[in-house]
Amino acid sequence: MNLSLVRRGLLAAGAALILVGGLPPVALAQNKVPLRISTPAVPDDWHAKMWTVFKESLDKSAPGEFDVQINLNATLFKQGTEPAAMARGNLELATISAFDIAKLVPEFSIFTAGYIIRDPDHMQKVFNGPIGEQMFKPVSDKMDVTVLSTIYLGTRQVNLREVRNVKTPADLKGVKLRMPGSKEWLFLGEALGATATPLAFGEVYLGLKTGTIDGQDNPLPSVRAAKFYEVTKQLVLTGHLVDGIFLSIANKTWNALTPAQKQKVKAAAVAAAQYNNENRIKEEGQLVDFFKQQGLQVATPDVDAFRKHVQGVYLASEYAKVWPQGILERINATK
Ligand code: KDO
Repeated sequence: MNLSLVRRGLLAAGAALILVGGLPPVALAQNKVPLRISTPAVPDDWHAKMWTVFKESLDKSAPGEFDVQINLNATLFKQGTEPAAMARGNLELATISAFDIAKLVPEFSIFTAGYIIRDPDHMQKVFNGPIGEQMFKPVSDKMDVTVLSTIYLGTRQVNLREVRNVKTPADLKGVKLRMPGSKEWLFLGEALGATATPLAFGEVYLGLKTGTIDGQDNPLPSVRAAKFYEVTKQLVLTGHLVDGIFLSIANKTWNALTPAQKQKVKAAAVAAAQYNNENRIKEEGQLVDFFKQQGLQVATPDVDAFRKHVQGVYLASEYAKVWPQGILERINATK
């Protein structure tokens, strides 16, 4: 095709659009607010799919206003580096873990401690009430991000390459348990009695397959979605952390939105959370059977022994020293 003809055609189309009072398509795309998202989640996991719910919600409530770009599998930013990317203005949205927050907001480490949040319902009540309000304030001040909704990642369980008789933390002695790579995560692994080994989520499957690690901990839906059950033989239902991640937006982006846009973005974040939370809770209730069918041994340890040990380790740690006074009691009293 003759290129100059094509160009002339495009110019004519652009001029026609301007004549009818519209803007050329390129300018329209430029006017959209870019919302870049980065997550380590694998496509088949609920907290990956929820971003499509987020996008669809905004496409419906604010057509043409936002350019939502979903990047899964940590392809845009490495796991745990999202808050820094948001602060630099290179990323607008992410799900941030309590462990990421605790690095900059030390008192938030209370939510990295095992056996504090009781269940998904307790989690929502804690974060959607006065405790959430109090604890998200320094997150905004120090990290320059606003939390829009609380995502239930699931209840973390221990998942081992080889079957072991695990009843108490002492039985995990010497087990190279993979944890995400930060000292707050490694502390949790050690508190469980294991030898915590840092590794990014995307490398866990291979680590389990080749034996560079003996196990990992994650909620059951992630064990399914990331196919860790293919390369492990046992699940030990420690239920050590009712884990939440926080759907957050960079303050620079948030503050530039109109009140109407803020309301729509918030509603999309709440819809995404609801989609994830409902599906994840439902699936958690069904997966033990699935894993058994896959040939995994599913063991129930002495959870009270784990709880007592893990809580003792945290309470005696440096972390507990910066927890706001009375917060543990308030969390426990939240019903
Ligand atoms: C993980 O690396 O084990 C973890 O579960 C940590 C979470 O905070 C979160 O980053 C999650 O991975 C990813 O979203 C992948 O599911």
